[in-house]
Amino acid sequence: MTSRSVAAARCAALVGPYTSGKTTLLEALLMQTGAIHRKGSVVDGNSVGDSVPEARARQMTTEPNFAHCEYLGERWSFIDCPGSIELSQDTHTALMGVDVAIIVAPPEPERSLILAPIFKYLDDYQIPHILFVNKMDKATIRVRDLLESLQGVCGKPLVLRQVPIRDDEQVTGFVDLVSERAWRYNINKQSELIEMPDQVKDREQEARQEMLESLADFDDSLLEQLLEDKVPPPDDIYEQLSKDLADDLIVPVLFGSAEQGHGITRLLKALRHEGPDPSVTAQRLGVPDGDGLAASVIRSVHQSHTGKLSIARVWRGGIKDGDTLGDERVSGLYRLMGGDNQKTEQAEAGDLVALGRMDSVASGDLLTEEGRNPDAGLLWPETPGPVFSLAITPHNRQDEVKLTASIGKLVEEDPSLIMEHNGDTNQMLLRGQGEIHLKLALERLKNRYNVEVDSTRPQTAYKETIRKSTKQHSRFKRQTGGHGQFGDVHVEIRPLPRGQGFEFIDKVVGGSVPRQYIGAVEHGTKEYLDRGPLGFPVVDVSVTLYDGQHHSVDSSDQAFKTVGRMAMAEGMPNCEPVLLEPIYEVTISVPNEFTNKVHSLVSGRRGQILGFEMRAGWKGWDDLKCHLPEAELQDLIIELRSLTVGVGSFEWRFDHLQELTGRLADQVISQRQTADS
Ligand SMILES: Nc1nc2c(ncn2[C@@H]2O[C@H](COP(=O)(O)OP(=O)(O)OP(=O)(O)O)[C@@H](O)[C@H]2O)c(=O)[nH]1
Ligand SMILES: [Mg+2]
Repeated sequence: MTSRSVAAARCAALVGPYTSGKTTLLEALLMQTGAIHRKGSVVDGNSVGDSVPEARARQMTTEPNFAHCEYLGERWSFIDCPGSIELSQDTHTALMGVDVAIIVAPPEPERSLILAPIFKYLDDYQIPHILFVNKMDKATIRVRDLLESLQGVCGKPLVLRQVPIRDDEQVTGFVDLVSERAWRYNINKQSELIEMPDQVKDREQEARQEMLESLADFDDSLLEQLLEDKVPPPDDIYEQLSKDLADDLIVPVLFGSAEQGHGITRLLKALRHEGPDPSVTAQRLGVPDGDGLAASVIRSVHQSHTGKLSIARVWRGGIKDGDTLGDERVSGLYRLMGGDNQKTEQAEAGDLVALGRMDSVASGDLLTEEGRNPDAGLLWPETPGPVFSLAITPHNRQDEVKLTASIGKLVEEDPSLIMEHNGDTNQMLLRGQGEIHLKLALERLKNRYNVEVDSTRPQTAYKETIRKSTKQHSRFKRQTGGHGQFGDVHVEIRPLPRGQGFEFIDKVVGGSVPRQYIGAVEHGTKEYLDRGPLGFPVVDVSVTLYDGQHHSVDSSDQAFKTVGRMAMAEGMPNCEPVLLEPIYEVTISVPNEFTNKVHSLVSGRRGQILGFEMRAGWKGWDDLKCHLPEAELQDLIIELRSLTVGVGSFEWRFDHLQELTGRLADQVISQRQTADS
């Protein structure tokens, strides 16, 4: 067995698809290690994790849960991550602080595909990971069948570490393939060592051989021993397992039941023996060498009672409450236990702690005695582009400033949430990873900051243009008492090719419109462009001013501006105005078994397929490129996910404006007119 001279605290994340039992497993781990004395449950609303109101109400994890415990004299932190794919940014950033991830998988081969994105992420960032197949109390499948289907989505060899012992269909215990010891489960208690039952012996031999062969692929001496039919000593096997896990060469597989407390000790032992040391993790993450404090901030949270907390993993050195790092003082140091902040005086290498009121510190920063360093080059996940948006307004107008400030705090916690003003539609947009993601943000605004927000589907940024030219003569003349107002112009209005915008050409000769008023005419025509005959901003139009008249007393900038605008208002309806809708270039990524379905999805949404290719770095996935109208993009993610067991995603960018005619255009125009009336 590997020995550790100084056992620095280690940290593991629980990740995996929604409802696989991560929060329940956290509870079981805390119970088994004595960190809690009564096992709560997600369903009863008394688990350590999921303590925030949004999580309790939904019985799902809505933000990472942090907890810590001691197991056989070694300190551990756990981060229970949300399973929802819409909250994966939270999971990805939390993973930047851990030595090892435990993928909690449901025992359902038909759901294997749902694990593809997390396997890929862990491999991309070389985060060592163990697979824990949960809910074995209910499982009727054969573990080897599940592994076969999971191997299809896992980049590294899955190495089974135990085989189940069954009585009838029920899994009642397991045999550990390294020690070759058999254990019988006891509900929520330690398992009991038993004689290896005869009926499992053949399977045990077969699975053990498979495990050894997998390990021998990465070690010549083990391979030699196997070839010579020698039995390798357990310590050699453990050592090889630790090494291969740390190097992300293999994925060890354990199983059990979080609900019944089965397989928890085995999991803890695997973590204890094989979980990499934080010094190895620090190297993987690119923490610069040196002396003194090095900690990385993986998350920022705002709590009403403590203010801002920066959750950081300490890699080297230590931090004390009250320490000054650069120009910020640590005001409060806590270990987190679900919703409970436990005050602590100091944190050492390996610890995961929350630092109070470090206002300028951001997630992804490296902290040293000199303060924050956002450019230390630590490994840090990319923020995914938004795929779903809502237009929002504060329910009470006076909350406008509070709303912006509160959303700023939410964005600091979760950068995959974006707030932006859409200049085309003049709407405030909240953008993110899906409906649940945004609804959660709105609930947090209400629960934490007492800001109620109304939300609607965002408007599409339609525009309009013209198809025909016209010549227009307009005159503005007003006689009111003293001197009046007079302006007279002849303009030609012409369509321009798509994307040309607006141009104004001055062809006045002989001073019929004096020089000093030309700018005013241009100004007036431009003002009109905000809203054309169909009710939308006008683009791709050219206006040529070629003649006019003026009056030496009554003409003015104002009069010429007004007549410029009038000429447009009078002339544009004669130019066959036509609606333009924004078209986006969209790249949809799905496992290739769904490619055909996505073809129909795109054509059903008035899209045009531009082509498809294999998704770079994703075995068995396709990237489909298409053009899709903005109006069809709004809820695309909802349908895409429901077609693809939740794993389909897309990226988009504006491409061009395209004429929209017929029934759909009529609807858009009449909706616009109704909205105005
Ligand atoms: N039978 C059985 N049910 C379990 C087990 N573990 C969890 N569950 C149940 O599965 C449901 C989901 O459990 P959670 O622990 O909330 O799952 P999660 O993975 O944290 O879910 P998210 O946070 O939404 O991703 C709950 O109803 C649990 O009681 C298990 O080992 N066996
Ligand atoms: Mg959970």
